Amino acid sequence: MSSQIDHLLEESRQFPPSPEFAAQAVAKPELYERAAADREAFWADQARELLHWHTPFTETLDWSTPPFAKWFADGELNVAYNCLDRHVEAGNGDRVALLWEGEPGDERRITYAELTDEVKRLANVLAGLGVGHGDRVAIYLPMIPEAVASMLAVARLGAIHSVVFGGFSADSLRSRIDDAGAKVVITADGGYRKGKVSALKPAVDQALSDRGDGEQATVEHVIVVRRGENEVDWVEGRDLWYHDVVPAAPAEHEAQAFPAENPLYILYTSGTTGKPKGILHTSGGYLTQVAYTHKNVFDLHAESDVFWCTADIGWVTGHSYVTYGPLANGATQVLYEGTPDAPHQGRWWEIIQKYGVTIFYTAPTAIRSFMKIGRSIPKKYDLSSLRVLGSVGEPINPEAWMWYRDVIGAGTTPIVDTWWQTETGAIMVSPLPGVTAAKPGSAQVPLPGISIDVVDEGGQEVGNGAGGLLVITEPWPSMLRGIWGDPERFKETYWDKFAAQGYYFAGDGARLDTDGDLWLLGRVDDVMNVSGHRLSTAEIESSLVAHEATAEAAVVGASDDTTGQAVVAFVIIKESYLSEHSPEGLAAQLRGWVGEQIGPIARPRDVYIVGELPKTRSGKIMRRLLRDVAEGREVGDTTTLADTAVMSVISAQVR
Ligand code: 6R9
Repeated sequence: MSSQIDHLLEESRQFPPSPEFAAQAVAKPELYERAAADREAFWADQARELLHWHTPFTETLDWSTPPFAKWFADGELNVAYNCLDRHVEAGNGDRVALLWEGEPGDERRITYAELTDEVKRLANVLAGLGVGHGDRVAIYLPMIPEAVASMLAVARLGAIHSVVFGGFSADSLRSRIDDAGAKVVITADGGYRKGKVSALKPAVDQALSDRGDGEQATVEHVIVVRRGENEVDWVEGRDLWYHDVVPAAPAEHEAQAFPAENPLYILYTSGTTGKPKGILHTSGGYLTQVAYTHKNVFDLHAESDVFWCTADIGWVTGHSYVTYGPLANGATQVLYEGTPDAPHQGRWWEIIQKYGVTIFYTAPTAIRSFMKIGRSIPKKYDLSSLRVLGSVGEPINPEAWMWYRDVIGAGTTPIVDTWWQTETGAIMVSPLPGVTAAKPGSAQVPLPGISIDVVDEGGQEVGNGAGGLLVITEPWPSMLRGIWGDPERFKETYWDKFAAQGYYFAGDGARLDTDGDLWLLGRVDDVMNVSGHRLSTAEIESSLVAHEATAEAAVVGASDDTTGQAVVAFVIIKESYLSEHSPEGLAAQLRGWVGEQIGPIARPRDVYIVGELPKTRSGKIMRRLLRDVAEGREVGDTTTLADTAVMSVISAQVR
């Protein structure tokens, strides 16, 4: 059996950029040429152009001890200074940095000067609590301006933050606090979610108290932002109100320069097995690549654009494209606290209309859930300010891509489908708006400066028209520098598989079409093997979503006596179809549809019509749990699900 992934679905639609867009675009085709001529010099230029260096670097890349890279190693900078003070010093202190909207509709506009002031005071508070260079601070906050300020205050001190999703349990929080050995936790009493206050402080209290005998938490202080106005327990001497200490702290704080390789943050990402991995990112290379990608991929014109990335700061997308990229580039951005459907289903479109959002970056899962409700809701709002749309987190099915462009983007906006990972730190594969002719469903091409390939199990290029494993063949500035406290696991997970070639193994299946454009096929762990054919989850899901009745779909391989594995599909039907068709009829139709669209081999053995799919907080479908259901097992660990109740609902619907 070959290790290649069989290719099934064809896509021929193409959307070249309009001449008007191309004429004003930040990215020009020459970018590819410059990067190809001398990759390292290209990155050195980006680092110098986009950032302020307290001490200029003289060496670009040190790759003498792979897989441990050093970028710009003898240079020094301060990450927070780059995101704040320098914009104020350049005369842009009055520019709005954050257009914040709370879920209940309260709002705050915060300029660069104000945010700089807040971060300086908070840095003084943290320093007063003993936080210094290299110390770890855990951040467990809702999407409020203090979340962004906290990350920057920690960075300003040369300390390391570890942001934990506000929706994670006390247990998950505890394991992350303990693994990093955090000294301080910054949290809130609570935050708004789906119309009510969801408490945060109790989880922190529990995470810090609930431990075995003699074991001491490393945390000395907890800083609490008042947001939910809910009652909280208080530990005298340990807990401090943010609003007591921050305004009272000195307003002056000089940003000290730190080496480019100074650690900036740890962000935990769940592995398929075992405990979460603390992905470590450092300063100079990371900030270079997030600033470069934010500017070129989103066509950022900082003076006039209003950027909105809907990601939570607990996800890497919130780190790179809420906090660091936009602020390094001096952009104005929207920050929204709540869910897309509270208090009503048009909430996001209302925000776009209200603030005149020009660049919008979200996940396919959100787009598909809007497709499920129908276009009548977005049609009620004026979305004409939008000029670039982005997608991240999962493959975007061609039909969802078309819907996004037609309904949200007035049939004209470029869409950038951006492939990257917590580990890569910043966008790696994406079209460039104004340059690339877009193809619905394809992430298309590595960015200038990035080297990507698709190879077979032996590390050989598969070439155009074939599928295999996605690898990164050259080091890149924002690459992870390791797994916190576990260099062996770092090597094993990402580098051992293609040690002979020195490639980074991303864990994703991918295919190059005959034009050389890249199609992401889903996680390699999710690839199905049906009668010796390796089938990707992404292609069969895209076929299901292309049927007019389907809003969302997830497929898994379940063991099967005859075929080894069989395709099992879980499908969410659009509201308008549900009332008029029986589930049995729809299931039969969809089986036939996939058989026709891509071939009998891909036809699902079972199609289950369900109301929800299990997703992580960043919207990724957890197929492992669906496989448990499809194979009749007890459902495994559900702690990282956004909604832990969803699996019992699905199990009941399947039975
Ligand atoms: C940024 C982020 C990484 C995994 C990645 C891949 C999937 C992300 C994608 C995509 C297809 C895209 N992924 N973007 N798949 N097309 N545009 O999502 O980081 O949470 O670490 O997830 O997400 O499978 O390997 P992270």
